[in-house]
Amino acid sequence: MDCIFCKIIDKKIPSKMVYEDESVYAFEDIHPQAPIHILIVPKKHIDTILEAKAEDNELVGQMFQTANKIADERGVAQRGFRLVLNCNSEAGQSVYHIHLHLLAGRAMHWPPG
Ligand code: DGP
Repeated sequence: MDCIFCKIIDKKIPSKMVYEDESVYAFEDIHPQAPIHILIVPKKHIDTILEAKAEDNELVGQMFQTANKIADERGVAQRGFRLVLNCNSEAGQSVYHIHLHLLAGRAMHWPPG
C-alpha cells in the first residue's frame, strides 16, 4: 500500500515526532495552519473515518486522548484548541489515512473555511 502516513509511521519518511506508543503516532504538520499544528494518526491504516468499525472505537478514543495529552503538554488545554478530522474530498481530506489535526496557539474562527 502506497500511503505516506504509513511510511511516516514506519520512519521511511522523516517527520518531527511529537508522541508515539504502540497504537498511535503524532507529528508536526508539514504545512502548519496555526502556531501548533500536530497530526495524530493511528498506526493501523484506515482510509477514512467512514471505514472505522466498532472494533476501532478504542483506537479512535486513543487518538483523542493523545490530543488531550499533547494539548496539556503544550500549555494550550485551558486556552483552547481545535481538533479537525476531514473526511473525503469536499471536506479537504488529502491523505487517506485517518488523522486528527490538533490546531492551537491562535484564536480560531467559526465557521471554518
Ligand atoms: P488532510 O487535508 O486533512 O488530509 O490533511 C493532511 C495533512 O497532512 C496536511 O495538513 C499536510 C500534512 N502532510 C501531508 N504530507 C505530509 C508529510 O509528508 N509530512 C508531514 N509532516 N505532513 C504532511
